Amino acid sequence: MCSSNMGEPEERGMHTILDAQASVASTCNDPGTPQNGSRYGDSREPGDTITFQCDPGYQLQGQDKITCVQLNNRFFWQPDAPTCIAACGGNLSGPAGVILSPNYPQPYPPGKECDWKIKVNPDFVIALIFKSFNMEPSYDFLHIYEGEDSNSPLIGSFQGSQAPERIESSGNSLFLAFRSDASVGMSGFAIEYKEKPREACFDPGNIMNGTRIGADFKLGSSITYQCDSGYKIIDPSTITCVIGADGKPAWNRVLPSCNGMYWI
Ligand SMILES: [Ca+2]
Repeated sequence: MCSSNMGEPEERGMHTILDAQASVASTCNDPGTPQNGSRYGDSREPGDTITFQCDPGYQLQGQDKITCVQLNNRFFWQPDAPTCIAACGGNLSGPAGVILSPNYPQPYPPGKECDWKIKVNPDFVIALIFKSFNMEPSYDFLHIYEGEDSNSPLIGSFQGSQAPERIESSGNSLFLAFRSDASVGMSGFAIEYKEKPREACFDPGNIMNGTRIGADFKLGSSITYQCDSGYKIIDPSTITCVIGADGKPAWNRVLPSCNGMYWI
């Protein structure tokens, strides 16, 4: 966007031309607005600054603030205006955010491996909301793991246009691994994440010489323990997930234990 508003000099007197040149040369050019971003500030006199911000999910490349500089008769922005790109992977830790496939909404590049780690506060879980999902079927994948890395349990591997509307973690971290093969890129995905209060108790585990009955840890659910034959249960055998004194889900009593009959 480089334009001159000098008009037609041959039609004007000398004085007018000088004025016009002065007005053209006394400000910086319009630096524009980056794609997938916004800008704050319109003044383009020497010393003026303009700041930029990228839309959620996009990362700013460059500086978020540029200044109009005058050097002799030249006026220019320093540094150059930034751009906003959907990056390949990252670490996210805020209460909410957006994850975009690289280059979104343009087709993702081939041969990419992009990993994202989301980690929220310990007393929260993560809800993923799929806003759009379009991957090459059978060749490009988004693998989602319950935990901090790809050694954690796999929740699902998604491809084509088949993604769930929503996934909820049971802990406070998720790991997303995008893999594209050597050819054919599609628009990829836009996924929102939000932390939400944990509405379940943590896995209470097993007890020695006994078994657990029930696998639902949600508020109001109960788990019952049974002792192996030859062992006797000490304490009530059922625990229930309730809201604890600190306002967070907790089991209402300690785990029972199984004592050998021999010792009683
Ligand atoms: Ca592909």
